[in-house]
Amino acid sequence: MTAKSENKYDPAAIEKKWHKIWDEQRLFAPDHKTAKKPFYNLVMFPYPSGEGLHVGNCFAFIGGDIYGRYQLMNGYDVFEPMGFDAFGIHSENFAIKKKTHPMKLIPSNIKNFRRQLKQLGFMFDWDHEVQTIDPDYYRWTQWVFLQLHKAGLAYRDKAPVNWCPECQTVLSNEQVISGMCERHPETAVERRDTEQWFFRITDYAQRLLDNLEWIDWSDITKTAQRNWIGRSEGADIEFQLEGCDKRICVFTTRPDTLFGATYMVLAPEHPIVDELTAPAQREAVKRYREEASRKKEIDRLAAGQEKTGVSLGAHAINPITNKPIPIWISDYVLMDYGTGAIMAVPAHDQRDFEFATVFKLPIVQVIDGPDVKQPLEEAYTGDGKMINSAPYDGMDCREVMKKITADLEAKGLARSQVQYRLRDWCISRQRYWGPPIPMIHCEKCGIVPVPQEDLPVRLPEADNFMPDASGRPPLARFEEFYKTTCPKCGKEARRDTDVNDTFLDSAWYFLRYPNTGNDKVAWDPEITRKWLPVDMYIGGNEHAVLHLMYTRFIYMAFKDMGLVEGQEPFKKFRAHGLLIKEGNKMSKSRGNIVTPDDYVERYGADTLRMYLMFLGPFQEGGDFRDTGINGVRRFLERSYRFFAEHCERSKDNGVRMKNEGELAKPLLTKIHQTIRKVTQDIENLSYNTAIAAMMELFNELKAAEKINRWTLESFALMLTPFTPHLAEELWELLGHSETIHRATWPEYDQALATTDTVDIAIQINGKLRGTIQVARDTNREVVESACMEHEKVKQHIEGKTIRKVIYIPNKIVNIVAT
Ligand code: ANZ
Ligand code: ZN
Ligand code: ZN
Repeated sequence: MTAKSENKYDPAAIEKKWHKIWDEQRLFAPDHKTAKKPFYNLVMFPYPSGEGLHVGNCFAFIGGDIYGRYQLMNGYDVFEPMGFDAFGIHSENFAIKKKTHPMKLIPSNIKNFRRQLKQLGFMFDWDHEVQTIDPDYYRWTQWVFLQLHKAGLAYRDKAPVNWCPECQTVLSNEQVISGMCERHPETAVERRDTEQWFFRITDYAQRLLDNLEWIDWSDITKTAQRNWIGRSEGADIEFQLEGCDKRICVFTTRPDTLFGATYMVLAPEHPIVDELTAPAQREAVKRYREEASRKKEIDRLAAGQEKTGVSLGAHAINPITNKPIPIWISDYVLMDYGTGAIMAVPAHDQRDFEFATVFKLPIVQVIDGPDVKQPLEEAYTGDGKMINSAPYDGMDCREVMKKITADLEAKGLARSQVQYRLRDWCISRQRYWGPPIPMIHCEKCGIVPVPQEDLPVRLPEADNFMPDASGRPPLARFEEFYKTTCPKCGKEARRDTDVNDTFLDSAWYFLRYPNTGNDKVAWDPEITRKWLPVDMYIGGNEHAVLHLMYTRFIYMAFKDMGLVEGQEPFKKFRAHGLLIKEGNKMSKSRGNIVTPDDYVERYGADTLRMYLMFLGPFQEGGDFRDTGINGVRRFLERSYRFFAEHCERSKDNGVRMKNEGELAKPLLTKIHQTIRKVTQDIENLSYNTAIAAMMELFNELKAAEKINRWTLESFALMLTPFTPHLAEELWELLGHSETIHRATWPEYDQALATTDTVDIAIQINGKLRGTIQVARDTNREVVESACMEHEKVKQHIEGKTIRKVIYIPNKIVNIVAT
């Protein structure tokens, strides 16, 4: 080969070459049993959509891969697995659209994804790939269901659930975003009363909340979880009914406002409504309840809605004033929160204020604040002193909250209460493409779990798998599937015909990765102890209250069953930002989804990898524009050429540096500074600034008169996580025969990374008047006298007396002169 052709950067050839070597050397396949320093580096696995991998996926995976490679070079045995979340409505809908059976279509999507991923050179351990649609995987998903059932955490209930008319299935609360279906933002969910399987995630509400105090997660994710769990502290207060010995319990966060409770409101669905309705009101109440049942939750809760309601013609006794107050029903009170009944305090709750205004109900102010207008124009929701509440008048309302609760508690009329917004996880789906729920319904024995040795309950290869509006699941059409015998009594019985929510498939996949291939157990305790919890998890924040909440719950449940160790599944979680395209969200409907293939072909994987990371801060996202990618490609080309030109291979096959010699002091400083910056930036996932620092360093290398081997080696090492193929090639040019991935991350010297000169700001009476450059740690007298010599300073102190000189070493001199 001639020197000329060697100097040309040819990513296609380079990348192919290194993929082969990495594979042969099994470089990224740690031994799960013997690894000494395990590091579990995880990125959220994708669902293999028909469009293929897009750059948004790549963005997330590259960010994870850089982190993993960095840990590898720091001596860890890094396990970075990849898999496919291939069950679920999304995949099924795609198959319906393509008029192809998902069992045929989805595996070919996976194949395409795997090919695309391999092109990009990720350090995924492909020996441990997981596919949720593989019977060897979903038999364990079904096993997970059985474990939860055994622990009393899975139950069947007939409750109003969310039904998406587009998806034609029920959804969990987490899949409903402000009343709309998560995958159909234009479709409001409906309420349906059907029997479904639920997981008791609410049993874990407090633990899910408490651990957020200490887990090392992105703040936005923690906040989203806190809000979703929605803890409210308050009291349950009992109201005696007038004319009978029954009571109604309300939940309130403001027991201090009890003197202002002038009426009561029940949810229209409240079970006591019929009993309380006066004959004259029956017709109106019946009509109102029917209307309410047709309304969507979103409309019921929307702010600014004209308040509606009907009086029942009955009364309850306010337990503190002992006065009767009227009982109403209204749809702004929901049945599935608190007790489904409220004490209405129109002076201090805005919804109650609006309602009382419409129906001319009394408004009694009981808390006075600094600038409350009289008469009230809206509810006063702030704190203040008690009024109209003897014997509590004049006291601070915060104090009274506790006091009223305690006083009523002594009479058996109240107790402190904590409420959560979180609801149990609805797990069944009336769709086809998922693992069948492993339960059998027997007329005699009731619900009987499928014995573990009979797993998996296979999904039948049925042609007519379309969902329908009836709510009857597709599997209910196949007698060969559902007809079975009861494991308990042996009589004819019926299988459950629902499949589980896809989020159950992904709620435990990270436990399977290190254990793939094990057909005896879902996971081996020893391997699991070694590799879990996951050290670093990177993924999208859109999963904050879906996947990330479910996995935490499932893991805690496993922990309580003695199946895993540790409190939490993911030691560290970081949410990546979103990639947009020329200012717009990438979406199918816009037709602006970018796939990596063309870019890999045109520029090479390394250029795409680095470009994506250079677009913006990893945790904030960036805008994909074709124009920017050329700059990165040129940087890589020039780096390659520089190495090819500077590393001269001699006859004896040794490598000699051109211009080798002692580095100039500023360059030496620059290199140490760059290593420090790139190291810290990678640890903080601040990849864009790390890249900028390397580009800056490269410019100085090019301008340098003398360079040495260590300098070039450090540069190549720093490039490795970002552009691993190119880095290998540079390493080879430097004469190494071992892969660069086995080399150690470069170290910087803190002292050498510090510059010798500092800029000192000179202020006069607090105003900046100039700067001077001096050697670091120059003593005070020298700095001061240098300042006094400064032209601007001379001008400004002319004719004044210097009162004081304040000196902050290496930073500021402030002269006070009058
Ligand atoms: C009296 C009161 C006075 C209230 C006041 C608030 C302010 P969070 O914070 O969301 O937990 N509430 C209770 N159950 C309800 C239900 N099922 N549907 C609709 N509203 C309900 O809200 C708790 C407050 O929301 C409770 O405190 C109750 O109104 C209302 F100055 O009671 B409050
Ligand atoms: Zn939907
Ligand atoms: Zn039976």
